Amino acid sequence: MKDALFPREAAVLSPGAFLFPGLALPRAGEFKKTVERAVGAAPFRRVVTPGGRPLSVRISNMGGWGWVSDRRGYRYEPLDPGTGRPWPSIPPVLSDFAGAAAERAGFPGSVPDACLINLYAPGAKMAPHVDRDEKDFSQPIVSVSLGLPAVFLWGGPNRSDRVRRVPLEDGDAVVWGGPARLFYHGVAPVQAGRHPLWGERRVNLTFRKAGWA
Ligand code: MD3
Ligand code: FE
Repeated sequence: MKDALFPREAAVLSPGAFLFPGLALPRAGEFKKTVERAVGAAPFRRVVTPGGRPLSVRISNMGGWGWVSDRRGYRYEPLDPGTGRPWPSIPPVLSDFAGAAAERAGFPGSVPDACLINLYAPGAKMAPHVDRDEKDFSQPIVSVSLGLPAVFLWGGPNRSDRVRRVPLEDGDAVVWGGPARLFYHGVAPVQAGRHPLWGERRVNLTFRKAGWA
């Protein structure tokens, strides 16, 4: 009942960063099916940083480009290095959602060509970083949080900037563009719990424009 009495409202986290609470909830079942289909073809995997440290998050991708990390660096690749095949495509239900969310935030006509799928088991986290492997920083990134809640760490343009803790819940969409596009951000360790649809997991989808036009 707490949600009914105090619904979270759409908010500007900082100029260019827009939170839309629960925007993906009506599509939860469809989104789960699309993720299952994708990771059936391109299974979640552990990756290491160029320095050789394993990420606690497991990853996969959809789209024409997929983000990978290994001893050679961070980059987008057109083929899944695990299977040698193209990444599964981004289904229209997802790309339409990402385009509509971007439009709400004031970025019309944005079409993602990459969707990174992050899987967090309890305890998994993401250290503060900047997403700078994409070709065109004028395009926003749209994120969708699914399953267990998390605390998002929202910094600024410099690593030393003060970090705000923003709770992200199942179905929340966030759009990051303009002045927010190259800000530091991370995720605090996910707390143990069980979600009715996703179980003991948090899944985060980030829709990106990774390549040129
Ligand atoms: C702000 N993922 O995959 S999503 C990532 O919850 C990543 O899995 C987090 O950071 C997650 O790179 C956070 C929110 C997010 C994604 C990309 C951003 C915020 C961003 C790019 C620029 C600024
Ligand atoms: Fe990121």
